[in-house]
Amino acid sequence: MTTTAIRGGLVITATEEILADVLVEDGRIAALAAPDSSCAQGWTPDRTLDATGKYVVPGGVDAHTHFDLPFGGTASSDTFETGTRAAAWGGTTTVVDFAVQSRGGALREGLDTWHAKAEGTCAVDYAFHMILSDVRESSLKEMDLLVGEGVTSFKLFMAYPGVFYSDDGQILRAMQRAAGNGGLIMMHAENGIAIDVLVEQALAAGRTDPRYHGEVRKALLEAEATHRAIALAQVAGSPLYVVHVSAEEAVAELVQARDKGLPVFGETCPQYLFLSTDNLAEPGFEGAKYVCSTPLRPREHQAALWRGLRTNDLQVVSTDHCPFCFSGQKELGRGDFSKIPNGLPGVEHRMDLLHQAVVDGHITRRRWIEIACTAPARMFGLAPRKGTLAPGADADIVIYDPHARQTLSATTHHMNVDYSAYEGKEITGRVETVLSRGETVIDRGRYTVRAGHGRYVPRATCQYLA
Ligand code: DUC
Ligand code: ZN
Ligand code: ZN
Repeated sequence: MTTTAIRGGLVITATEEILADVLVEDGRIAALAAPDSSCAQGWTPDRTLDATGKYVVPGGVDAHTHFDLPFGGTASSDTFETGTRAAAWGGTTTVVDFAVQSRGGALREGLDTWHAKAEGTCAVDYAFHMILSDVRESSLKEMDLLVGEGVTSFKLFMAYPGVFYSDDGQILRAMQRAAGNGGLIMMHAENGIAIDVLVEQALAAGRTDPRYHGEVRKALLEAEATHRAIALAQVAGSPLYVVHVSAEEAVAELVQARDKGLPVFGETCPQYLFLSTDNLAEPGFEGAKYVCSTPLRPREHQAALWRGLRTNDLQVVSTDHCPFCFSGQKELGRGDFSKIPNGLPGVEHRMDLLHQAVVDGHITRRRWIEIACTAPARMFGLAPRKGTLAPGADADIVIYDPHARQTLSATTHHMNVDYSAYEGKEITGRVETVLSRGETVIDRGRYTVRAGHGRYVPRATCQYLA
């Protein structure tokens, strides 16, 4: 395999910013050295990439994607091939997607299905969480087996009755099992039983537009479910990771739990940081583009999310990438917002949007790398291979131009979806070059790797709990 030197860039990790050269050998980072130092001069690479004036950062780790997910009477529009390619364009070099247990089915069956979807098609490395939609004795036993083979986190839903929903007893049992086997419980925290009542009442009153999706899925019902999930985890003695936190009141529940020293973690997503109920209320049926759950909140909630990211009460920003085309998919919900497939595209834009947050002064450069690369890698047992730049780590490296300007648009993005949730948004910063295990995936505007380069990565257990 070729050896590569990346010279002259500002290397940014979660803990350091240093002008350094990086040597890549056999798909791994072999050394970092001060530019022009005797050490760096002794290197004899096959090729040199000039990163002068650029950032050199770890490839992003997106710990929450849904490729090819059957949901809402259709399926999310990115396959593993198109979705991981789009991830690579945006500087993300590892994704953790959610395999799904079907009701009445085994975890093994769901996991095998997801392996078959992904194998031989991915541009970048991938791993799996498991969605538990049917917690019964046999599924609990299977959790142990999955942890043993590198699927070390399990998502449960307090929402979507009849689909993914688990009741409190099932949740408690799964948490007890995770407490014993080292698994991390990921929670979709919304009170779905109460939400379904409000949905029925809204539709009966003729409130059918997309914006009512946001109104019935109340912030208080996210906060209540978050509180209940924390209490159940405390009773079970298990850690808890709350996915896609969107409401200020839910952040407050996490803060309270963490102040008590509980092993409770939180994730938010770019859509909650940059979009709001104003988008859901866009005229005509345009708001359908922004229907996801948890829903977008009024703009005022964003300050609490940014604060949570700064204070480490929220540790991770993932995308919950779950794209549905406007034409033919989102349109299933014309005249009934409850039939709009839930989900937003975003896997391509997370690194850029969070860099924009650096430019806007919400977070520091190091925190950008921490919440987008290092913390998700550690949270989901991918460190030290993924999420940082250090000798021995996989050479998943992004050369990032912090001064380039770009405008996000469906006409230029690479996700397989016919609209952009960020159409027309101007961003400062852009991915220039992406290496995945030392191989060039994106080379200054060209996609250069074959589908199938990406490998499955079995994971260790959560590295925040050791
Ligand atoms: N929320 C979404 O918006 N889409 C997929 C599943 C989920 O929980
Ligand atoms: Zn969810
Ligand atoms: Zn999700």
